[in-house]
Amino acid sequence: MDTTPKKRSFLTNAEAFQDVSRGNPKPHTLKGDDLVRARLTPATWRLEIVGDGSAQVEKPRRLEDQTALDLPALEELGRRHGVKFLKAMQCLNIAQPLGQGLWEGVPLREVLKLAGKVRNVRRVYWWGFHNNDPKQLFQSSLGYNQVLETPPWDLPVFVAYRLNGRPIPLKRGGPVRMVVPWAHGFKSIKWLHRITLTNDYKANDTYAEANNDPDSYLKTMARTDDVPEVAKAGRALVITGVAMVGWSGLKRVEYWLRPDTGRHGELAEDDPAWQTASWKPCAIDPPPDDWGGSLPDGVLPRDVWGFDPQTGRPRDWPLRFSVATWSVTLKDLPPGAYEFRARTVDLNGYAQPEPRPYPKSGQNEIQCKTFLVMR
Ligand SMILES: Nc1nc2c(c(=O)[nH]1)N[C@H]1C(S)=C(S)[C@@H](COP(=O)(O)O)O[C@H]1N2
Ligand SMILES: [Mo]
Repeated sequence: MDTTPKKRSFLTNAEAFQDVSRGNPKPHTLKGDDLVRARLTPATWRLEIVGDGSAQVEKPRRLEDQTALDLPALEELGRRHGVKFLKAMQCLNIAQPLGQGLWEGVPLREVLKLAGKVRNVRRVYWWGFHNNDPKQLFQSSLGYNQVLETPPWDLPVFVAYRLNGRPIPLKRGGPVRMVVPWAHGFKSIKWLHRITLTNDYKANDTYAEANNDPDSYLKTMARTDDVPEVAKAGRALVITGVAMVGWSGLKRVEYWLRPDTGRHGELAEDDPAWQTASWKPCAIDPPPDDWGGSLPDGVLPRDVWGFDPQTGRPRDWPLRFSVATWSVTLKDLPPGAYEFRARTVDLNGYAQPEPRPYPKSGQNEIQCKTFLVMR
């Protein structure tokens, strides 16, 4: 039996992301005229940019007077301001990242300029198509400052229209979706229809309703792939996984292997065994040698955000808000039962699940995998 796992592709096929969508019917199941009425075809898509009365907008972009933004106008903006960037989508309530894409979009701040002068703005709200049923609204928001200002080393918020070198498919929220690079998926609203400027200073996020923290940043954390239940003594066992590179970056991935204690891998948060655990380094895969083969056809590495234009290689590795892959090769394990755990250490030196173990701001518990080594 070959215990060397299959290599994962760097980008996830746009149709193969794990889907997290509400709505009845789910917007991506609409067809034909229903899709046209929902303004979810490239020709019918429109984006409204309005004030809610508490904030004033000089040139609102509205459906009723045909000033709403259409796709050619967004793509035209893209020719001047478009950015291609790598980012993994991750749900606050699902530990496994949903998929990694090469996205392309216009910074939201450039899109907002189309609405002219604004006054009394403290927050930006947005929502996607919701079957015209207020009960199905899925909305999100950010502070106005978070939309306009970005540290130069960071990605801004995007109104995105391409994924993996093609138009964003309906299933992934196309024709146009918001992408908030540093946040969990619930801010990256699919089937984007409306942006509202408001003087309200509070988050209105749908996701806040179920006790989730709407201001949470992506957490750095490791996930371990399935491990074979039985490994053969004398043969190397390769264990692999992914690590989400969150807001605080990723310094290393490490593992702890110990004899199985017979408790099905359960270990209480305050168990003293954590204090004496011996963590050893895992190997983080280096950037692909062949970016040409890892990026979509026609996309040059130097055109991707965070890549050095001279060398065509990423300036930092692993890239923040992306998924890093890691592995460890275990050799010469004596026969027996084992518990395997992997965790990340971020650029501040905090080991997972620190600095923020609270699960309703993003899942980052340490997994345990058990296996047997047999002669
Ligand atoms: N309009 C809309 N946008 C949405 C959602 C939704 O239900 N409706 N779900 C959000 C959540 S909770 C997540 S985690 C991501 C998932 O993105 P994906 O389905 O492309 O993987 O989409 C977000 N955007
Ligand atoms: Mo989510």
